[in-house]
Amino acid sequence: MFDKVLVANRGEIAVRVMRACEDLGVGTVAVYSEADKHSGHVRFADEAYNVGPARAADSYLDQEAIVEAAQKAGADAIHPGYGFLAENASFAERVENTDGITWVGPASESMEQLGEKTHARKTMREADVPIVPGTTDPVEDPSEVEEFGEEYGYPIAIKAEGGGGGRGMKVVRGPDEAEEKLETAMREGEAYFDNDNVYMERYLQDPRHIEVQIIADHHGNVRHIGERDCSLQRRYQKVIEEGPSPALSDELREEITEAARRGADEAGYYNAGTFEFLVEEEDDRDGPDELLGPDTDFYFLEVNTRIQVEHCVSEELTGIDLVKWQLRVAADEEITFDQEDVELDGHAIEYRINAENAADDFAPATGGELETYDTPGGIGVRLDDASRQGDDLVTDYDSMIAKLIVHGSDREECIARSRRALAEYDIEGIPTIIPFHRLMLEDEAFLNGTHTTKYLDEHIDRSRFEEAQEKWGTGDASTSSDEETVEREFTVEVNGKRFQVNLEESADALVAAGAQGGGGGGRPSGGSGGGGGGGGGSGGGGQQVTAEGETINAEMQGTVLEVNVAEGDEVEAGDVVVVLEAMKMENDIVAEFGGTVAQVPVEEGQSVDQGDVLLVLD
Ligand code: MV4
Repeated sequence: MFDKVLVANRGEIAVRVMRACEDLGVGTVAVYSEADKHSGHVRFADEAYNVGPARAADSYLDQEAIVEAAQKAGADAIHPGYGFLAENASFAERVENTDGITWVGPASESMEQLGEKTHARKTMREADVPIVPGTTDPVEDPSEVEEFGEEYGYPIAIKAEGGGGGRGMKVVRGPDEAEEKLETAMREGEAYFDNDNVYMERYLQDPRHIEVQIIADHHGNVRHIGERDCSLQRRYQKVIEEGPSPALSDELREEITEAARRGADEAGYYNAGTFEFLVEEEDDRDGPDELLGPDTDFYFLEVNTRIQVEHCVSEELTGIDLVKWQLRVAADEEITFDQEDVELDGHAIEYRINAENAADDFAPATGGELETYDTPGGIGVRLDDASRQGDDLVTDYDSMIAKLIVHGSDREECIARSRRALAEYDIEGIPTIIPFHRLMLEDEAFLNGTHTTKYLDEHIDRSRFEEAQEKWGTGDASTSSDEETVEREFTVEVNGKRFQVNLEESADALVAAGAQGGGGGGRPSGGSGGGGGGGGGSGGGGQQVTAEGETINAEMQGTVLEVNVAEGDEVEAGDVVVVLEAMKMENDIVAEFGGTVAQVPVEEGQSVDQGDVLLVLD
């Protein structure tokens, strides 16, 4: 095994990889850009190196700077995570050719061959993996497109040989579009991928997107780790992934996963990878009681030669630590489990927590701070993230800040648990798509598992995103307008029952109110005044509060029955400090925080008004 691994990435995936290193007793090295000086992955690593300015091209994509950092640190392997350099065959080759440093990933040669989509199609055909009907040789003349249309019908997809992941695809709806679409596809291929070769496929109208996780070692062992259903996408961006697919029968699942395994074998592939398939959905399928049978058409699409964002779904289903295995097989270790040992247990769903406002066409946040960051927990809940409360949002890269992965014994339990976990997840200061996720867990198509890749872009009623945002969105700095409103939360106890009260005031009004009050200063920012009852307010009729500190205030008008503390006493959170008779009930006033009693401005028998200070704690 390696001594020290450099992770050429940032954010949650960098932390994920470092966690696997820690589990293996391997040292960790982070790289970071100027924008990420204070980011979570830097804090997590044993050591960290600045590799350049915020712009990715000048830092996370700077191949030389990253290899240099690895050499400086004495790292003996580089793990690329996903994105950035992860699928860059020339970077992989550069690492392979650097003495003393191992590339944690597939062979650069595999990456190059599978990155060329026509080559990948040929390899899969040889392995008896179904490919979408179409060409494997480059198309150059519009007449070829028209001939294909006559034979197979329209629409036709024209794809760039170097494309993938939603880029470089044009759909031809009829012969009159052939020339124009072919030209655009070639031009874009040249511009984006330096390669103007394009090929054709029959275009499937409304398919499901199923992918198979593969892990393979250097000794010829290839295992599939089950499939994931990634049909819930928005503009080619996955938002929710799950496994097993709610649409596949066991027979069809077996066919697709075995096809992927054959394909990986044929390609001589090693390390982690994902085989993507399109699966023809039936128009009139109602839901989970009616699954896609073994005769359903499915077609190989492409191979992702990296660990993917959604790998955690497969990990939760099988208990297999994929990143750990990436490191092990890169260190030449042999896979120790058989295919038969890979069992899918229950159901897992991953929710991408993006700092975006779904109600505003999923606009990414432009800044902000994680003022509150309170994560869910409990059985079946996994959270992969890197940020902590108080961190500033870094907006120079993608908007995903975390992933919530929920596991249950079946889809139903997983969904119920997901509702609970998403409700527990409290993020303030930036917008996130948590409200969108909560909406999906009430959405009929998603609950039935009949949604396809076009559902979010073409079928769903967008106004529901706004409703969800209103219902479940939390206050966030970057999208609320510049009106100076301040929201404050108060905890109020009435007859022993707690109520959470949100007050929204204009900042001007708050300053005024604060100025009248007793000890607790008038700054409008939350949390400045007395903690317990929420201080900014009155301080009350002629009370002499002289001591400085956090105050505990009367939550309602009443009579003081008992005072349990005196000046100088130590109080702990949870202690009953005063008993107040109000509304014909005895109410225990409980300290919400600990401290030393600085002043007790009330005595037994005294009547108090709401807001009066009962206690000052230092
Ligand atoms: C297709 C297709 C339908 N027919 N190819 C989009 C991303 C790129 N990697 C391949 N993509 C597609 N290729 C044929 N012949 C539909 C898509 C597609 C899609 C694929 C996977 C996941 C989401 C998608 C959303 C729209 C279109």
